[in-house]
Amino acid sequence: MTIERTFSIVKPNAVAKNVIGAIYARFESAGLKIVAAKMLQLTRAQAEGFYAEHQGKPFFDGLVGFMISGPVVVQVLEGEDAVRRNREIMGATNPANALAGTLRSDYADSLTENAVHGSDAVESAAREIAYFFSEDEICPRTR
Ligand code: RTP
Ligand code: MG
Repeated sequence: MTIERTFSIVKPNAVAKNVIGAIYARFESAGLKIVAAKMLQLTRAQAEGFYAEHQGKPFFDGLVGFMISGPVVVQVLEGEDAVRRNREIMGATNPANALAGTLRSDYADSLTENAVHGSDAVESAAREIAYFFSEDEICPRTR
């Protein structure tokens, strides 16, 4: 199994609920290491650029409006099979379908306000990490 990096966002509804720490605890309990992190108020342009693949979809404007409605916390998670493992911890996009004990089951308010983002592949993870972090903001763990 290879060590991967994935990109994650604690979305504005989860920040507002004061569950940043609870979400980080889930990552750490699952063996994912936080190797970069910061809190940001996204601009509209930043949010639109991040979700460019969804431009033109009916939910795009609502998604962007939500993502700039308050601060987010962005992080890089590192570990074995990190992309898939993080998606497992997050649960299904629609919280109605998310398994009990997943982040979205516990912290999502709706399909749009679904608490967390996580990259869906190693390739998108690399692009998303580079969108928010410079190489010198990432701190590889040596122990
Ligand atoms: P994410 O990118 O946020 O980790 O979520 P995902 O891969 O599970 O879902 P994706 O299809 O990439 O959609 C991105 C985000 O857009 C919102 N969404 N709303 N109203 C809708 O039909 C709808 N569909 C998606 C969600 O916030 C989703 O996480
Ligand atoms: Mg996605």
